[in-house]
Amino acid sequence: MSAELKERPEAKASTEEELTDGFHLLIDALKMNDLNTIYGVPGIPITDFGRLAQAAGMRVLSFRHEQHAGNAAAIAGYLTKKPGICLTVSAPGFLNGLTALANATTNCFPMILLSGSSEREIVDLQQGDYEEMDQLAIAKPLCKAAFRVLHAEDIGIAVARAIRAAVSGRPGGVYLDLPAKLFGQTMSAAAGKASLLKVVDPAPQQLPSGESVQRALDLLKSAKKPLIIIGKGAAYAQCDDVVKTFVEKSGVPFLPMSMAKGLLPDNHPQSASAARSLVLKESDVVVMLGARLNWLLSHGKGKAWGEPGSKKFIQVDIDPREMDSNVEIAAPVVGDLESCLGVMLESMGGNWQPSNSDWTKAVNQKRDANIAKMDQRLGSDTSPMDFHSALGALREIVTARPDAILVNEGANTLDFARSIINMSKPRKRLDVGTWGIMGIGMGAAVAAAVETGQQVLAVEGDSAFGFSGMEIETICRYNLPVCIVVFNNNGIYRGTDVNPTGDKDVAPTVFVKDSRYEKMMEAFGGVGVYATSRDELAKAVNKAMDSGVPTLVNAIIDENAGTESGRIGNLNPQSVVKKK
Ligand code: ADP
Ligand code: TPW
Ligand code: MG
Repeated sequence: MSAELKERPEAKASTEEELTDGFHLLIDALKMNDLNTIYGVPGIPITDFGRLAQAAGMRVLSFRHEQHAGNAAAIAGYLTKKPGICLTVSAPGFLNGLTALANATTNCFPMILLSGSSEREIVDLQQGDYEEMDQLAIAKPLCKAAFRVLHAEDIGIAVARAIRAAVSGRPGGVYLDLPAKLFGQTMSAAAGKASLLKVVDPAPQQLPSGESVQRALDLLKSAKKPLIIIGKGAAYAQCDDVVKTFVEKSGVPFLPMSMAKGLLPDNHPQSASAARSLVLKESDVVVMLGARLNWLLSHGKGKAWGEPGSKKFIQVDIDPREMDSNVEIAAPVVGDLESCLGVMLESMGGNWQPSNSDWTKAVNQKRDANIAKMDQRLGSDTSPMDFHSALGALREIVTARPDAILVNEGANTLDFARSIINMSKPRKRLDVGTWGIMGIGMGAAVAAAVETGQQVLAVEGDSAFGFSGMEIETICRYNLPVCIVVFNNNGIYRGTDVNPTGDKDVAPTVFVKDSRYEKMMEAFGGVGVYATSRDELAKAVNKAMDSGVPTLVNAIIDENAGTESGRIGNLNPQSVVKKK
């Protein structure tokens, strides 16, 4: 028995009593709250925890790097509204997982990072323990909440706090610091059982005020050119029917943010995706549903948004502090989306006049013209493939398989796929999110397959794929129905940069030409395909998605086809110093 426990009479256990320990209490606390899957990497001091969790019937999925386990946990949280669980070792493993925890928090995805840590006494005196690090202090500024558990009898409360912090209000990442000693602490099994709790109503409904709803509806009614922007917070909220009813009853054109695509189908008559520039510029009242006015929407101002002062915003969000973050929000509606839209719909009553004016006609005309232009390019069968011919093929496949989940990262590969591939169901598109981060691919693919049981198609730039590429072993090991298509254009953005000095090093954006990524998949027992034409690509992907066998298709794309940073090249600072 540990020294601390001896000092704590309430936790004292006689040797005849049945005992439990930190390992089992943590497993029981998670299971009691229906958290049955762990994404992680084993090692001191959590190896036995993973073993015991598996023995207790939990799904324990081992990755090759904690960042991808963490990204999987974050996506599990996004898809299920329950915190995804990531488990890591101390210091370096913790830091590897921390990137994913910070990314989850930035994206408003609920997850809990459980990391083993070394002994407090040694860490605090900085005496150089194995993998010593003050992990709690480092995690704190990077996540929504961070807690440390020192006593086995506090595990139940700690898990409850972590769950509530992760999923209530604006969801986010939570860190739980678990010093090695905690796992071996014992207490009476009966007292241990009594210390655990199942969290009641972890994400309570948050109703908007009647006044805020009225203000929003008055403003919407006054609009001549209204627009609805739907964000991934709306997809997360899982109130798909309410969102659809609100959009259709209002008659207002809508623009889905990237991961909100499919919440209403992209071919919906009110979709304004293909008239994005027009609606951002010309609209007069904009309704934000679970979306932020961050860089992805040019902060709600500037050239893209037309004349200064030409817009008024209604924003529906669970976080009151989001209001006025970038521009004035004339009508804030604070609450969970389902409650807010429910009250709004009720207040709109039976006589609401749907927006159906010259505005909607103009938007639809522009959209249809742009779609017709795009369709022409998508039919092309170039050799080598370019982004349009390859994505034209994948678009047909995704349309024919609406239940499949699309994972997407890269620069050009991301931007073209987002605008070309239509989605028709909610939460079927997972991508680089708020940070535009590379490396979410394989973690997201694993979680999507594990959490939903659906087929996954990961469309990856060759650079993007490299960040998490080793996890194809994980995909093969668990035999997950994941088909990866690597858009191989020999580099970051394109493969044509040259080193101006003529030195032997290639340019920093260029990779080994004609890399055979498909052979990596074959190394682990999956199927690898080298595809140089649209037809070969389509055949390979259809076969993979019919069979569910882990597959990597190396799709050879013209190395000249991409542009710098895809569609956000304008964010690159330019040197003003003249070259000699
Ligand atoms: P996108 O990148 O798609 O624009 P963001 O991640 O920027 O989306 O915004 C998501 C927003 O949704 C956040 O401001 C978050 O507070 C909000 N949100 C999350 N869950 C809910 C919910 N259940 N109800 C209302 N708003 C929510
Ligand atoms: C964690 C910077 C943005 S996009 C990208 C990088 C490295 C790769 C683009 O090349 P790819 O796509 O994937 O081959 P394509 O089709 O244009 O050729 N590190 C992190 N995140 C980001 N966003 C970067 C670096 C970056
Ligand atoms: Mg590339």
